[in-house]
Amino acid sequence: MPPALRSSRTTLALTGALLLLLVAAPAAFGGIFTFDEQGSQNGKDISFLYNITLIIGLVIFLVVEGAIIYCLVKYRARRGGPDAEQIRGNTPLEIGWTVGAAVILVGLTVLTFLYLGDITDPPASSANGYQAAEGVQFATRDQPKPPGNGALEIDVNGQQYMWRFDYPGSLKGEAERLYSFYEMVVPTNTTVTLNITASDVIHSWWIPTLGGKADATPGYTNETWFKIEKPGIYKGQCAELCGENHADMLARVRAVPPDEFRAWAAKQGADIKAAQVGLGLQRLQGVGSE
Ligand SMILES: [Cu+2]
Repeated sequence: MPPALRSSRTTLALTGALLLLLVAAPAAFGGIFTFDEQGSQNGKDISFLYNITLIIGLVIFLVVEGAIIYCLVKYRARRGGPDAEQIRGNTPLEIGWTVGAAVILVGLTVLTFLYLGDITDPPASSANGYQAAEGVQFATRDQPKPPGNGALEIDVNGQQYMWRFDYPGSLKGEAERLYSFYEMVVPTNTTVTLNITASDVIHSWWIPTLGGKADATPGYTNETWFKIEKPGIYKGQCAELCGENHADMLARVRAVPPDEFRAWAAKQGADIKAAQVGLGLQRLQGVGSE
């Protein structure tokens, strides 16, 4: 092949690869610089704090880099030009940017503390949410109990390589025993508190549009919460390298209206019961035939 043709083919291939990358990029990046749209108030608060810090950082970056580039160009050495002036320090400027940085830091700290309570403390469920059974026991350590009844408590257990969700005793008679794998079904407008742990190695619970990450550590329970208004599917992924199939450890939260949740819980509970009864019968038959 003549070299000219070969190089034009290479150019074509590279251009094609670049275009493909550009097409695929948005899906991989989500919100490139900011968070994806958040589905729970704690996520919205975290996203707000992040954006404020991002904007301040961006302004400072542009001012500093702009000043550097401006000075590099304007005061560059010219042949036959004057010798550069030798300057050692500038006290007012140095005090200025030290105090300025401290003011920004204190401002960000105060703002963060103002929002911290709303991020860590679960709110009450809305009146149109699912009303869970009263007298639910919360294994609280740092996280206060949500005000009023009606919050739904779910135990999240990470294991290589899936998530198990148990709904311990907070259901109102829909099911005796309820659990699911991979997909957590929750009612909308309802505060859902999560007790997160793991049974083998360290995992990390993370649904990016439902607030921050929470480590899932064997022998320790981490708590977080969310409250979803919009029905829909919120996808996530284990965020702690936990073994060779870590990438397959997906999770999703499906938020449905409370009525639909009740129906799901009843069906899932009945399926679990039927499976247990079936298993019991199999065992009995096994014993009989021995
Ligand atoms: Cu994992």
